[in-house]
Amino acid sequence: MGRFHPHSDGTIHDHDHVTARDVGDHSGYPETGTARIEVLEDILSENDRVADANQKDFAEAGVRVVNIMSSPGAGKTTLLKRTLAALAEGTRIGILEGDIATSIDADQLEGYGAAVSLVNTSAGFGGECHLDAVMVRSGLARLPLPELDLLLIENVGNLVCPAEFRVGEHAKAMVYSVTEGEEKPLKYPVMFRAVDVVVINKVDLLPYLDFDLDKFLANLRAVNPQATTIRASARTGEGLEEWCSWLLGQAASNA
Ligand SMILES: Nc1nc2c(ncn2[C@@H]2O[C@H](COP(=O)(O)OP(=O)(O)OP(=O)(O)O)[C@@H](O)[C@H]2O)c(=O)[nH]1
Ligand SMILES: [Mg+2]
Repeated sequence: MGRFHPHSDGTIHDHDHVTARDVGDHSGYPETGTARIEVLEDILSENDRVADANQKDFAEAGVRVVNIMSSPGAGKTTLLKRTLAALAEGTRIGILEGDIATSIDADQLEGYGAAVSLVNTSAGFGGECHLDAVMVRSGLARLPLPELDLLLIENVGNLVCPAEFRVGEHAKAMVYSVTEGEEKPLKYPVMFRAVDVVVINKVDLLPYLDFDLDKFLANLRAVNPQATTIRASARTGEGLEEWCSWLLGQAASNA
């Protein structure tokens, strides 16, 4: 039996789910609920307006854009370094690097022949835990968009917020580390539902972990049956070819 709880409209009911048991008591929101929703809607519609402007600029420049998201440390930058080493000679790639602070990741991505633009959210954007369309737009000013085939955005490491903000991208990718466990698609469904591809990274560590890949895939399928999955190790290079082909497919869909 789930827990009974009251809602702001006065109804009281219970939920009795195994995987999604609602244990929240929402009764503290009756006064502020509507205002909260309106503020959120305003923020998101302003974001969408700028995301549309970004997308228009991408279309005019003929560049395809992939927004890469993950928890902190899942391996985005390591994968991007390998990606640039493999592709930057034949494909004109730009990087928009998003971090709360520091140029640590942006610095690592220099020297591969790709244009790199750093956006620190602590520099004028309140230290946000994600990139939104306005932040991306500020970083675009430092990139030669018409000279690019592919723009790869490394979003701020966070498993929730980045998925909530469109930035004008054509596809969303996720790097998932096998050290994060099998259950995360169920616990953080917004991100897993939003993405077109999941790179299952750090598979070189599988012999040392209890990670059950089949269970993870079943959990992922439960929230996103369509996502492409790529088994990879940014350390050994496993899966790199498949990932690069997926990216080149994105760039080609521009033609
Ligand atoms: N064993 C192993 N380690 C990896 C792999 N990929 C990345 N790492 C390590 O994981 C750590 C974090 O990798 P990053 O590439 O910095 O991860 P990130 O997602 O860019 O991190 P943030 O930008 O901070 O969110 C580093 O120590 C990497 O060397 C992998 O495939 N296998
Ligand atoms: Mg990084």
